[in-house]
Amino acid sequence: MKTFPWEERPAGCTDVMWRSSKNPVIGRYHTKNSNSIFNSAVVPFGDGYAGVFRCDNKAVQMNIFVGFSKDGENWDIADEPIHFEPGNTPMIESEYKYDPRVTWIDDRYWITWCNGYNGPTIGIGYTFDFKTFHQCENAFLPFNRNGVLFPQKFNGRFAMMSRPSDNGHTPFGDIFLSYSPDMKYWGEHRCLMKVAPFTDSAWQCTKIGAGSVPFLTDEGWLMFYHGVINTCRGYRYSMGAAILDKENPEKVLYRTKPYLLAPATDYELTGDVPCVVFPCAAITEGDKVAVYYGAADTCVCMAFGRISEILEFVKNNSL
Ligand code: BMA
Repeated sequence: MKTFPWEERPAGCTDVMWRSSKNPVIGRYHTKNSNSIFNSAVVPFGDGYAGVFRCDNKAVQMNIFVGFSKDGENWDIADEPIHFEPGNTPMIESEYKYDPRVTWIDDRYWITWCNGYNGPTIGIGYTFDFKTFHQCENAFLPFNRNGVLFPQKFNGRFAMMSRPSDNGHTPFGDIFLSYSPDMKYWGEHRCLMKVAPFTDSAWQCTKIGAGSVPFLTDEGWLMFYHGVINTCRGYRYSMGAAILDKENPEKVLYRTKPYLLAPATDYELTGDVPCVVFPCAAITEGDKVAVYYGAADTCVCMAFGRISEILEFVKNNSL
């Protein structure tokens, strides 16, 4: 039996979102060869959940691994990386894979990730069953990261957010939206969301990137994203949310001025890359949402919230 992972807001907590008391739900050495498991994606599947996990091994080679869970909290993750068969193109090179997202569209689960192809760009694959996987054309030229698909088509076309970047630790970055009729050729690239002015909302003033797959609410698409500020000791990654128009996702209706979650606990402040909260997935049940985020590039964590409260917060505290 599938159970939705959930905890009520802890007594005394006045924040709109709160952390799981079981964090980190997946520790860094959860699989045989892992150095770290973080920035990973989860979807409902069968009588439980399936996930695609970023595991860096002890040689710090980055790859993606399939996992299954009945309760969204206890995970069985493969020791070997996902093997891809050719999809809509002959097999293309992949020097590394990281930061996966998973989206159900029409008849299958689509996976997007940061694919190493002469630098980082957006890789795309699909699976029907999380057993056999197919790799498609890369969506874009290098350099790009944080490719996140919408779970439905708009006017018959797939829609994907992404963040054009550089070959390194990218000191800039806005979120773009692109369309494709076939998951192979992408175009009509539109700027969707830009970094915030330093004086208005500094936690998101250096770069931003799409996080979880957006889901529909009464107010429009709700999407969790990350925002970055460059500090004396490096980047600090926090989480905010945006509401996009239901019919036309190019319209950003509201977007958080204060963050929803920022590095504050030991497991977010300390790790391979300190001070990182990096959302990659959200699952819902009724008014409940559970967000999966990577903490400090080391482990997988969860945060909870009530969708109605988050919508109110985003609307009342919009940039
Ligand atoms: C980004 C990516 C993410 C990582 C983040 C913080 O550029 O590499 O995988 O979580 O930096 O280090």
